Order: sequence, then C-alpha cells, then structure tokens
Amino acid sequence: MRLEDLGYNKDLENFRIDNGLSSFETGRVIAEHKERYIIWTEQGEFEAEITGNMRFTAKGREDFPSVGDWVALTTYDSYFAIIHRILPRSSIIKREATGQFGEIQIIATNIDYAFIIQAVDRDFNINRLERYLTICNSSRVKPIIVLSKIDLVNEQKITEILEYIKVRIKSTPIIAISNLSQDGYDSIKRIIEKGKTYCLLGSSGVGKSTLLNNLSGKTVMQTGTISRSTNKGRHVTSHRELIILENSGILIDNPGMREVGIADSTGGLEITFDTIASFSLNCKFKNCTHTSETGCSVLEAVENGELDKASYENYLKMKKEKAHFESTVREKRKKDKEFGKFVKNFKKDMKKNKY
Ligand SMILES: Nc1nc2c(ncn2[C@@H]2O[C@H](COP(=O)(O)OP(=O)(O)OP(=O)(O)O)[C@@H](O)[C@H]2O)c(=O)[nH]1
Ligand SMILES: [Mg+2]
Ligand SMILES: [Zn+2]
Repeated sequence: MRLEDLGYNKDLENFRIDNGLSSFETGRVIAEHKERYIIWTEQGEFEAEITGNMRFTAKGREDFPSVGDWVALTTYDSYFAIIHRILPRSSIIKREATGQFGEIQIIATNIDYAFIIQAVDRDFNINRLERYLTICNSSRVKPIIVLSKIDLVNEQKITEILEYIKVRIKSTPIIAISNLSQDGYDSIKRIIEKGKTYCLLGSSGVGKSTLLNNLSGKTVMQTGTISRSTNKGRHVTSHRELIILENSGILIDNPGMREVGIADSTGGLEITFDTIASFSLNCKFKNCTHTSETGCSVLEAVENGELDKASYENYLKMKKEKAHFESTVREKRKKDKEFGKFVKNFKKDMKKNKY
C-alpha cells in the first residue's frame, strides 16, 4: 500500500524533511486500544507504543496519538514499533469528554469531511445536528448531513424533514440514504474522493457501520443490536477504526455518541449560526450577548420571525457551554500553575535548608 492511498500529502512530507525525521518510518494510526496503537505503513501493519519522553512531556490528551494521526516511528521486528512524534494535524474533531468538565476527547484527526448521520425514524433531532455542525466547523472539517433509514418512513416524511432542516441549516449538503435499498448511495460515492478522509459521526444504531461495510463491500465492522439482551452495553462499535476503501477514500467509523459536549469551539458557533452572526453585526453594543440588550439586532430578528427561535435558543445554550468549558480550563491551568510554583518553592527551600 502506498502512503498516498492512506491520505499522505506534500505538506506532511515537507514537514518530515524539514524536521529531520527522514530516518523514521511514516505511518497512520488506524486504531487505538489503551495507549497501544495500530499503525499502517508501507511496510504493513504495526502495533506501537509512544516513547517515554512523549508520555512524560504530554500536557493533555492532544499530545497523545489519535486515530487518523500521522506519526514518525521506528519499527523493531515485523510487528512492533515505537512512535516518536505526531506530525502536524490538519484538523482535530473533539468534544468535551463525557462527565469530565474541562477535559476534551479527540474523536479523530486529519479529517477532510464528516458524515453526520441521523436516522429519520426515531433519531432525528435538529438541535443535535447543529451541535455536530459546530464541532465540525470548529475544526475545519467539512460537514455533510446524512439522513439514514429512509426505507422506514414515507416520502412525505422525508420531504418534511428536509424542509425543516433548511429553515435552520442553509449551506450544508444533505444526502438521504437507505442502507437497506442503497438508495442515495450514488450521491455518497460521488462525494468520496481517493486519498481524502471521512469521519462517520452519529448516535448508536443509525447505521454508521452498515454504511461503511456496504461501501467497502466487506464486513469490516460488526453491526446490529447486540446490546440489551447480552448486557454488553448499548454500542455495537466499541472503538474507532480507520478503513481504506479500494480505489476510493478513507473512512473512520466511531462508536455512537450520546452526548456532543461543546469544548473549545473557536469560530465553530459563528460558522454554524452564520445568520445570527450576520444579524449581530448591527447590534448597538459591540459586546452584545444577544439576551436582553436594547438595540440587539438578533433579538429583533427573533421577534419579527426572521430568525428561528428554537435555533437561537440552541445557539445560546451552546455559547453558554463553550464559556463554561473555557472558564473550567482557565481555572485548571491556574491551579496547575500554582501547584508548579509550590513545587518549585518547595524544592528551593529544600536546597536552602539542606533537608
Ligand atoms: N431499515 C434500516 N435499517 C438499517 C439501516 N441502516 C442500518 N440499519 C440497521 O440498524 C442497526 C444498527 O446499525 P449499525 O450499522 O450497527 O449502527 P451504528 O451506527 O454503527 O451503531 P453503533 O456502532 O452502536 O454506533 C442494524 O441492525 C442495521 O441493520 C437502514 O438504512 N435501514
Ligand atoms: Mg457501529
Ligand atoms: Zn445582540
């Protein structure tokens, strides 16, 4: 396999040369199991660990490899390798880690497009759709909305949903598919380009793995609904995995997500809610919060119906979450810094007093 088929490009190659990494192998992380990484290289598949130095200098989750990463590694025997460095990422899809305020979870890196999948039968939820859009837009990943399971509803219902989406989401492409009849597959296949990476996002059971298997023509991922009866948990897919389609693109399957917590989302909200952003240019105050100010153009637009009220409320909710995330991170950094100072002073005292 050539690295180009895995998505390798000129920018990565230039970085590798400029940074003296030519003596290392290059590979892409295709799966992670508790700090053990499965890497694909031109020499084949390797299981790898990171260097001790990488672990000790890591400041957070982002300093560890993730599925989708390009890494410089040394291979030892035919299967084992050590990762020395993560090459610069062109994009990172992340969310707030479930139940851990101020911590992020990386979903995948070096993604070109995200398929945001919602099933039209029970899963469809426009607020959640805007959430996914925000995490994509924050990370320079182009979103594509995929409505799945259209075989389960009639055509009128699909038309209704499409119109409903268009009131709030204007410029994101939407594809309606059935994994059963393969309706809509032509549109999906047209989008997928060789050498580009696509991430499958969505709740559990919407058909992410079924879509991936059908596109690859093989059963790469397990699908179905094992959950309740066997008590194995709700999700069929339990880890992220990168798969290459023959003569086509690269897909990353993910376990279904129950929560899409807004983390660091610089610019993401503004892109997702671009209508709100454009109204806000006319607000009287520059730092308008669009909640109660006089002369707020956003509030005015909600009142006269130019702006969808539910969308506006969803925006405010996510903005609040973003602010909360940022203040938690600031608080944490401050504590870490104080602790660092404490340790430093303590060491100084130790030296002075010759303990
Ligand atoms: N009727 C219908 N059933 C579908 C469709 N797509 C998937 N299914 C079924 O839905 C169930 C769940 O599909 P999966 O592909 O495992 O869903 P998933 O999104 O990968 O779920 P997790 O791995 O838990 O996140 C399976 O029983 C599929 O056969 C579809 O388009 N129509
Ligand atoms: Mg799955
Ligand atoms: Zn305002």
